[in-house]
Amino acid sequence: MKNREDTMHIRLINPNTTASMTAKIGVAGARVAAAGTQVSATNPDAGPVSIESHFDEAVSALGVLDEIRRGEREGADGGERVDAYVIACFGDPGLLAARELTTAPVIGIAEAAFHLATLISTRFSVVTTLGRTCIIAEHLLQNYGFAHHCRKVRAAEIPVLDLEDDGACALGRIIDECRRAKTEDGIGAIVLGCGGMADLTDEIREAVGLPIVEGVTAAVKLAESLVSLRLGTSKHGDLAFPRAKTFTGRFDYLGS
Ligand code: 2AL
Repeated sequence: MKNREDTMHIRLINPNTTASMTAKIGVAGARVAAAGTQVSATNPDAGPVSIESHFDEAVSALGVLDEIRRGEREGADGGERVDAYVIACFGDPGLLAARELTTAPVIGIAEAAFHLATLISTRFSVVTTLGRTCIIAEHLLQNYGFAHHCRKVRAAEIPVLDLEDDGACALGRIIDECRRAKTEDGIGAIVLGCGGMADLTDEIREAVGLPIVEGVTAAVKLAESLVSLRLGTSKHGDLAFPRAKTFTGRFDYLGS
């Protein structure tokens, strides 16, 4: 058996179908990974090109589950086994369902960033993309029990795909919003609220002068910790593999 302390494989799943964002997420994850950690990045074949509504998120969750199933199949077919998965969209779409499909750890970038932010500050704010997505982060903060650590969820009013467009001035608008958070919110740290911001962390930190917690990189380091501690998703209780059953119609491929 492979010695997991020396070598491991973390699969980053970008839940949207924009390949340039997937590549960027892969580079950001690989940059912080330990020597001996292999990082691969994938996205579903089908689904929204960006996730910025409840509808986008619901559709993208199915793609995430397909990607987990694909990762598990690769390992079972003699390919490179996946030791941990990261769901690299700030709504953590499909997180609990994904955990049911594997014994490997599955970490969402929002939950990873919230956890790390509480370790380095007593209060943080989130800076995300469009205002309409703030409620998604607020629901996660409540569900995960982090609401009282977060002062405010702010939006830079940037459509997600503007993060892929050098001409869209996204970085400047995110920095402006982070500076407002620093002066107005009474916080010690900022959490970046989109996987597409993974390459901007250093510039934002320099410009704002606060610790900036970015979810993709936070999740990679948490995944490494869990794998090296041999902690995988519990199969006792609700995260056990789903009961075998028939799925009808276009979901028949999910049945057994
Ligand atoms: C995201 C994200 O992380 N990726 C995506 O497509 N949408 N979340 C967000 N709040 O914009």
